[in-house]
Amino acid sequence: MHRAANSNILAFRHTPDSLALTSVCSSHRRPLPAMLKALLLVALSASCLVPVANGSLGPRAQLTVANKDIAPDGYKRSSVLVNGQLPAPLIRAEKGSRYLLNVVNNLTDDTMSRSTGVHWHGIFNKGTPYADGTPIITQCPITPEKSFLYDFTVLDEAGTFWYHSHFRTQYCDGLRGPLVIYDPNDPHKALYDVDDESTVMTLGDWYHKPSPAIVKNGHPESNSTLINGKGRYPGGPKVPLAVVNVQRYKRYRIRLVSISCDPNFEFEIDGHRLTIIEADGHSTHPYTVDSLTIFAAQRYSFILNADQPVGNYWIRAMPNHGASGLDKSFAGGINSAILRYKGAPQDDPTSSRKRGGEHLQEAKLRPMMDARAPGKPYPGGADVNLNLDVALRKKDDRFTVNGASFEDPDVPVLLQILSGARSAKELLPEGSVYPLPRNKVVEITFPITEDNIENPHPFHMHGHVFHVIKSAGNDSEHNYIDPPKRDTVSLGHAGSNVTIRFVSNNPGPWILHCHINWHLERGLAVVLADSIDDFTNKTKYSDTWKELCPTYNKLPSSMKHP
Ligand SMILES: *[C@@H]1O[C@H](CO)[C@@H](O)[C@H](O)[C@H]1NC(C)=O
Ligand SMILES: *[C@@H]1O[C@H](CO)[C@@H](O)[C@H](O)[C@H]1NC(C)=O
Ligand SMILES: *[C@@H]1O[C@H](CO)[C@@H](O)[C@H](O)[C@H]1NC(C)=O
Ligand SMILES: *[C@@H]1O[C@H](CO)[C@@H](O)[C@H](O)[C@H]1NC(C)=O
Ligand SMILES: *[C@@H]1O[C@H](CO)[C@@H](O)[C@H](O)[C@H]1NC(C)=O
Ligand SMILES: [Cu+2]
Repeated sequence: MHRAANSNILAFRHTPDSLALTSVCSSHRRPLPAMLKALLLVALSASCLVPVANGSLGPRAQLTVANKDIAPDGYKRSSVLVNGQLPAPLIRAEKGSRYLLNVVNNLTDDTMSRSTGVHWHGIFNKGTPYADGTPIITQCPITPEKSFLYDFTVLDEAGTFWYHSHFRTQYCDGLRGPLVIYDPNDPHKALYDVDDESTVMTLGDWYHKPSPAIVKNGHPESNSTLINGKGRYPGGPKVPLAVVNVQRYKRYRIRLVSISCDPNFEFEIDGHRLTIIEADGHSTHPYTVDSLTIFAAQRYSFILNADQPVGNYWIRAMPNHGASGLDKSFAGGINSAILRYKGAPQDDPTSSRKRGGEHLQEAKLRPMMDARAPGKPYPGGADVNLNLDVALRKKDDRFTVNGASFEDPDVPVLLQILSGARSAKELLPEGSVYPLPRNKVVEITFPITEDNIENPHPFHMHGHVFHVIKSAGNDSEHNYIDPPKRDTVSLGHAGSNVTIRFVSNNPGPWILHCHINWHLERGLAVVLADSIDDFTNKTKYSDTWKELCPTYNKLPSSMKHP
């Protein structure tokens, strides 16, 4: 990875035996001597870190979280950014890397959360549950002027991931960005020519008000759709849209990442088909579609073959709901970005939307590796079979799962377990923690019995991949042979009865929650306490991890969350 000499970008390449520093700050462009490795974190001092738009980071980096006034869609507001960027900088690493991500809390704006915690979405953190970044499950929040070093190693995973604040609704205010783990032995390598920073595409919703204000006063509707951090709102100014540049006859691996707080997007590119090869970090057999629906927090890699006449083409991402008619059209360039062939004029596309064609059906995603679902090939054929009944409680407009609405406990669940709590009765919040025995096949069914405007809920499980043995939709059949593997699944509408399976092989408390951040805030979560019986204290908890709670508990409540 090479950078301009004066770019203030940290980009480390990690190889099994050595850490080579290919570019850091302005003047040093030589390999890092072994002796200096220990000084790495010192090297990540503030002087290095003047933010640079669209810079990417290596797996060893400082993420400074600070407030900034920005206008990505032409409307200025305060936001919560990593290193001054929206979306947060791409973190890129090779398979097998160790990550040392130092999150520095420099937040000052009291209209939004001033504490934080950063979750690495889709990364299992096997053996390092304290690095999952989930207040108040695996840690206490990082308080203003403090930092926390996330130190974890990802051995087996590769593909497209992302990272975001997991504190309250903070990621809606901007703390969200892509994370890609490149696999030198990618089974699909022969299918594409280009796979770099330019082929990562983020889709997100954007709001004109700070999240704490809009979540308190009802049901937030997004003002604009941002593609790679750029977009327009209905009636707003014609600010520049994101442009994806391609060269005719080259094949691109586009890594589509939903960093959405709420809406799902119907995604398509005029004149081009999309050959899907990855879902949520799992390679799939190639599956060609014309359009797809991507739910909050999901990812797809698809091959884009630039085989059409040189020109400009609309990239379209229609949200399922939004403010002021955002969900109704593409007028004036809303919900859009531009695919531009080399040699095409710098004009807006005039292409039109194709209709019909093949729309992605989740059940048709067939994993390349370890495809068979664990357990026996019939409903309820797991060691542990759970039903999680999602409902909306009318009296206070909160969500419940099997009758319990999730509220943050006073003490992180991980700390409760370390202190010896083991049973559902002992573990808090009451009714929301499900202890699981070690190394068992677990089946979870989510019956959706009533349809309402807040469906469908995309559910995400931390710490595990799961097999979707029954996808959403009334006509979807059970599949035990080669069902989709992913980490975030839509529960669909009434009658769907989505069913997943996984193995409890990652000791720790893992949240399973709706990834519509507004719904999580209204209690739509449970915690799976994996391998609870033999949870041991073998793992080393750093002193900074242990300090998080005492420091957080001393904060005045206004500095915790508005
Ligand atoms: C944190 O904020 C202060 C001012 O609020 C600023 O001087 C300092 O440079 C910031 N630190 C970083 C690492 O950005
Ligand atoms: C932004 O969205 C809110 C609803 O969330 C709406 O009340 C407001 O009018 C929108 N602003 C614009 C400029 O459309
Ligand atoms: C949903 O799945 C569960 C478990 O497989 C089963 O017991 C139940 O009958 C199913 N419900 C419907 C409506 O299909
Ligand atoms: C685990 O370690 C903590 C101290 O870090 C201690 O308080 C606790 O009792 C230990 N728990 C068990 C089950 O050994
Ligand atoms: C699925 O079935 C339920 C009743 O079991 C019905 O209410 C719902 O409309 C059906 N959904 C679709 C998409 O057909
Ligand atoms: Cu939801």
